[in-house]
Amino acid sequence: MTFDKKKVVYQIYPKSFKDTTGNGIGDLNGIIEKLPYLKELGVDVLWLNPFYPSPQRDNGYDVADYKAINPLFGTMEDFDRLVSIAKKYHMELMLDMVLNHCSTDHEWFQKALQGDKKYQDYFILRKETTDWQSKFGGLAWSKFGNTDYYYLHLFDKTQADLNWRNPEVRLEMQKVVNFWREKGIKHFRFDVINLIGKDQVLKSNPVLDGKMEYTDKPITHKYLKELNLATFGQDSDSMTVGEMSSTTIENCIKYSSPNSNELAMVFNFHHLKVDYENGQKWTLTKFDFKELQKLYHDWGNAMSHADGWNALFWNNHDQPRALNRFINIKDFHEEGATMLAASIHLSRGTPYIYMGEEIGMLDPNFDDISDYVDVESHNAFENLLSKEYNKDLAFKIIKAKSRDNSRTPMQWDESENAGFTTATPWLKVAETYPTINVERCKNNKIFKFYQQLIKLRKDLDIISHGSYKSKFENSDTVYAFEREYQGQKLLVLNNFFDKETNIEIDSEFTDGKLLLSNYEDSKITKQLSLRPYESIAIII
Ligand code: TEU
Repeated sequence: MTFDKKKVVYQIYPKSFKDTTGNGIGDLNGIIEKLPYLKELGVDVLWLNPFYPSPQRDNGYDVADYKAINPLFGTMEDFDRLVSIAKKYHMELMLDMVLNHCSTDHEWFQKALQGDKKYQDYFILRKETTDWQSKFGGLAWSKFGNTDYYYLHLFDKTQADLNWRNPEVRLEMQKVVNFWREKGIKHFRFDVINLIGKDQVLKSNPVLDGKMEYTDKPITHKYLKELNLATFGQDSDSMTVGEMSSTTIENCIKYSSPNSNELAMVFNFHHLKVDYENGQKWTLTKFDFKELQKLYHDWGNAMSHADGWNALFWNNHDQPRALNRFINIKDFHEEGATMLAASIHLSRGTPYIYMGEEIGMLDPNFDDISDYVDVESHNAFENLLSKEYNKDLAFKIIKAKSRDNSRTPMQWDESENAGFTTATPWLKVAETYPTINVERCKNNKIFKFYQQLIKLRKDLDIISHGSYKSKFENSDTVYAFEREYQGQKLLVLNNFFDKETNIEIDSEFTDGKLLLSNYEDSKITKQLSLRPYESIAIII
């Protein structure tokens, strides 16, 4: 696999990007309309979250038909036009493949319910269940119609896990990927793909809600090699990314190293759990810098050493905005946003930008639980109340942690609803839109810094291809790493705090060239003083 390591991916949540029909929901034509903007930013690949027919119980991750377009988002003609216009701008699409589970509205599940044995073997049906918990709360098993059986759903009860042990299911999945390949799509993001390999005999396990019993099972690697061979592996420059839930470095090396013939790269989420108390999402606590630094170093060093490849990201549609989690935005919005960007865009791996990140978008300040749409947020709220949290505290937690934080409509301008729609948006617009919007921010520091980072990756092989080595592991404030490529070295220093900090750099870098900084007058000296959220990159 020889995907292009100079490419940068931009993630679009279609439902919230741009509405052109006036139904309050973003659509494919809205993406077409904004292609010139994305071109200006300089991104190469556009990952679109699912736009397939779906009851939208989990915003499209409950797919009812893998080979069609949900009329909410447009038509197949719109899709084809999007592909061809994007091509004119030298941009390509990355489609989201949700192959671990499908909607219970899918005809496979409906036929299974009607007693069709062939389709019953498409799902994981058992008379005796396990104690596994659904990731959205409650037991991961629900009654299968009026039978004695239960079906497995690791997510919502309307998202039934597919039985990958059945070769026919694997063939169906190949057909899905090839359907989109025939439409010219080469890049794919695979949803929770490290959960597809379930054992024949499923065992209860109270530890971590049962996760160990179905995560990263060895057979998953076999399924991925098979999928690769039958589908995207035939396109030499295909870019594939697997979303890996609660994974390990060892498995991610296997998933992503070129010799494995599995995937091009992996998403892991360990660095986005450093503000979880005891590993629990629905808690409130400050982020642990030392843990973040250690995770980045462990992953960076190991993946570099073993030729694995990471997808680098701070934000996505499942996460509150990183600015709200890691940065003192009241005083240092721009400095913090640019530091976060530099800390991953100059690192080893493929950077992903989540829509709005390039203008410094923030979480909304909603004041009622009814403002939230996400099924996970509502379940979590009920769950917290049932554990006798008072309503204010439960709401405070939802407000900090809800996935809707990043799903609010893209802020285009200061007109009503941020120029996203002329109707009532499906999810409220964040109240910051009069100041944080594309029209206003396109010439600002954050946007320009992203442009610069994207361009640097194109211009310098050390950024796209260099090795990664951890630096200053003992620092309590600075996350630093060194890249190396064909005799060149790049040192990247990032102050993760809103206070000045000092660091003494190695002599070899003191005569180096300042490649990039997020402050205007940064200077290189042996004793370096980094200002709040200052990022600097020195090349020798
Ligand atoms: O996410 C997988 C996943 O593990 C997250 O949903 C995670 O459990 C959650 O954010 C923790 O709070 C993928 C998609 O990205 C997500 O949008 C889907 O809901 C999920 O799979 C099911 O398809």
